[in-house]
Amino acid sequence: ENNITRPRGYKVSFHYNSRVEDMHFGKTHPMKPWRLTLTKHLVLGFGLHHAMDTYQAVAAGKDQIRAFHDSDYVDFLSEVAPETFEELCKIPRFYAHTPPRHENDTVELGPFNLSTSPGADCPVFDGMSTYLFLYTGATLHATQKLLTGQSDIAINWSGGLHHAHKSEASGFCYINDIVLSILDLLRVHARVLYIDIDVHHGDGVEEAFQRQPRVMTLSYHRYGPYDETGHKFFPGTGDISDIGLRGTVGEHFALNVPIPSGIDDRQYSYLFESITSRTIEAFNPSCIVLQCGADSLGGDRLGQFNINIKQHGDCVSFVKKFRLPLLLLGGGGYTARNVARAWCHETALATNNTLPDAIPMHIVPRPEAFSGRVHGDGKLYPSFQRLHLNDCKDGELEAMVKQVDW
Ligand code: TV7
Ligand code: CA
Ligand code: ZN
Repeated sequence: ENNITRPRGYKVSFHYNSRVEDMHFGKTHPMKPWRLTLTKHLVLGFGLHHAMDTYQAVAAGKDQIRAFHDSDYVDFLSEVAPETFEELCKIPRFYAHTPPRHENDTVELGPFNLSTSPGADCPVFDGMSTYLFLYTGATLHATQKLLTGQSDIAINWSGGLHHAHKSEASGFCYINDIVLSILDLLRVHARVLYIDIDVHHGDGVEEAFQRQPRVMTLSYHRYGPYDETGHKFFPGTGDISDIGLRGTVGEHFALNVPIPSGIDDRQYSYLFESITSRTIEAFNPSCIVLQCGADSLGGDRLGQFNINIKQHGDCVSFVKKFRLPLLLLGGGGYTARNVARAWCHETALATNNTLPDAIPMHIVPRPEAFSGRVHGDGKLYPSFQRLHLNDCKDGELEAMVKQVDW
């Protein structure tokens, strides 16, 4: 099978449960389970599972999630479903967490920033609890493998949900699996470095550790002044002056790299390599968590960067070269076929394999073949035949974004 081999001298583990694909945020919501299905099929189709220990994830327990999240919030998440939402909202200890209404709100928000309105960032949907506890379980098990030394690199592409707060969902994120993982890592490791290449600012992780000098957070993200519509790019934080909570021991242990739209491979590579290497040198971490959000790729439905899969993967290779225990997590990524290409390529990089550019036709998944339900737009992408590590042309972002079909 494509000469896939296990890496020499170190071990990689892959943590996943296909049931996360049963989630549906809503018809027009950008977060699609289909990207995880495609990723799984590329990884299996290329035979990369032969290069790693693969584990079927088990749901995290409520107590594990309480290590960071508010107890009432955890109870709400474990009990909520579209049918139970309204009743749960009336319970005083949950109702107390309902944000005040603003006049120009387009969606009605319930407790913990959750909502059943169709336009909500964090909707309540069928199978939501199962999805949340599974992606968290996968991240926590991956973390255990690193802690016991049974893995040197552990991967969970369904995790990396960096916006969730202690008692509030935000930006498609409900449970902050990254914070929970880092809290576990801190039991053994003196210093943990968190790096975030998702196009959005990793605000939830930064906030959780803003007073913690043993965790350094470093986020690369789109950031800038108000756009034509009078909005800031979500979540609107992560200015260069944002360096951790001033006046506490956490000051200087957060770093932010705000970037304008259209950044290309050469520019990104320069920023990423110089800043990341200098940070590792100065902070001297004993392990690294890398959130690999794929919405920083050119042509992403929500992103505004212009980097290729090749460059996105080079960030993973660069971090891997430091030979520290490494947790690789997913995150954003809204042009499904490119997300799958990137994360499959990065699985290959983690295991020291090089994939052929051509995707063998027999492994291109057919949407109608899964669980009797049509995922994605139901079309077979003619362009989904090659890995195309370099198809996003430099310096052409303004023209390409949301137009080019790779
Ligand atoms: C990690 N952008 C998460 C990134 C989270 C981004 C946002 C949407 C969006 C939501 C939808 C939808 C959308 C086409 C895009 C200020 C608002 C504006 C809701 C419409 N289509 C990650 C979150 C960001 C929901 N939110 O980092 C349902 O875009 O900008 C905002 C906030 C208020 C809420 N409205 C958007 O990648 C995983 N949301 C269609 C249907
Ligand atoms: Ca980021
Ligand atoms: Zn994102």
